Amino acid sequence: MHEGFAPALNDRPGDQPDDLIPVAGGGLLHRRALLRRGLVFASATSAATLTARADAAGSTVDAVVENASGEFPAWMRTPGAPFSTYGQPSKHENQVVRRIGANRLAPGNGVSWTPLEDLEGFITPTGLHFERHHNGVPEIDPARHALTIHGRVKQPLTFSVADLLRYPMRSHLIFIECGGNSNAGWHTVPIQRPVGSFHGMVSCSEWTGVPLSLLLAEAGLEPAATWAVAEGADAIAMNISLPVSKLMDDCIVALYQNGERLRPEHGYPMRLIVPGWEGVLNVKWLHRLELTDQPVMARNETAKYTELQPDGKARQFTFVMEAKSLITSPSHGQHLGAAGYYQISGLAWSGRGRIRRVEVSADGGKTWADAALQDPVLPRCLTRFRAPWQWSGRPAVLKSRATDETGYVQPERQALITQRGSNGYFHCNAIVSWSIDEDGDVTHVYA
Ligand SMILES: Nc1nc2c(c(=O)[nH]1)N[C@H]1C(S)=C(S)[C@@H](COP(=O)(O)O)O[C@H]1N2
Ligand SMILES: [Mo]
Repeated sequence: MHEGFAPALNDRPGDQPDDLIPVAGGGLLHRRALLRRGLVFASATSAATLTARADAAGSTVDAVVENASGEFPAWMRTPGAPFSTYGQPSKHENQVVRRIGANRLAPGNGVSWTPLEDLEGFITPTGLHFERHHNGVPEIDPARHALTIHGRVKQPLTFSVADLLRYPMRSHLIFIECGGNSNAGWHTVPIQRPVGSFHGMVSCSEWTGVPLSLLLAEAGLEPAATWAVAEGADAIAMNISLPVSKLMDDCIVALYQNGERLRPEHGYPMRLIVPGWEGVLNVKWLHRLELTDQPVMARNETAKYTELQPDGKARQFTFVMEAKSLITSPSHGQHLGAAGYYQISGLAWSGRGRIRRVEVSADGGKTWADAALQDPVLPRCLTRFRAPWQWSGRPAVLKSRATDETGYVQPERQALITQRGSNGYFHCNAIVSWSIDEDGDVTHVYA
């Protein structure tokens, strides 16, 4: 029998099926083991508490679960609550909330983080999508809001919300990640917080709206129109430049998020969606797009999102969010119980396209095994990965490493620092390591 296998796996010693033989150090199993039956984690149920009951018409049979004393639970003895006009999570899940990190003097400036540690799959519920506002959420009357396209165009045009709702639309299931996400990864001491509270400025939604290529074609681009400045209708009139080639390629003016009209905090009534690029480009409350022949050198492309390199030069216009992955379970603050079988689960994404592969390590990066990727694996979208793991009960270091379809491999933290120096603040996509001690407690480590 292989060392560390828990009795929970119903296999006889000496008769280990292939998928339960570790494929990498620290007890990582083949991802096929995720499909196995026979992991007995439920408590035993005696046949007497499971009774079959014929309904009054005698045509169907319901299985009814009684408790040990033979009584039905309270919620099976009285009619349930009536309908609701807009659904809310169970009150038993009310600890699953965004964590707010705002400026005390200017509470509208800051972020709220997605609690990645509490979520599964790859869609972020709209109410838990991270927020980044520079000056609060404006209260916009949609009847008085419009998008104006002007500057280096043949015909300046203004589109009301009603106008845009008549155009052909397109949907993208994509992530938005703030360029400053994970910036604690640049700290010299590993930060100890839940994974969502320092990596949770990434979220994933279905965004639906009007392709920019359509609107720009109507306005008619002048040959010199190679850049545009996008501006929001918030109290900071946030603006930023981006190349027209990207706008023409895959950007949309989004009106809907996850099937419903945008929520105020995500840009109601319209926002720019710039798939795979820094979050800051996804200008919310979009009201102006000015075509130019060069970037305007706004605050967000000079004072911010610019980083001094080891050679003394600054990186600028680093738009694409490079491939990244994180294990969300187990992760900081969680606790493993007994030694035995666990499922490692996490998220991977790349601003350059699809995730091709995610590997996980349970021995601090000495050996790696392929994780299973949840279908569908979409370009510029979060991808859920999972890997089966047999924890021996001894200390272990878990890591994940993403490779995208361009062949780019997520770097170790030390390699990123060697390349970028120690002035980093933005674009930290280094491999994340979680240490599990013999008590099953999980902490963040640089390993
Ligand atoms: N008008 C406006 N657009 C904005 C911002 C803002 O403060 N004002 N913040 C930007 C930043 S830095 C990010 S990361 C994303 C966050 O989008 P979200 O709040 O929908 O998650 O919006 C961008 N668009
Ligand atoms: Mo951001």
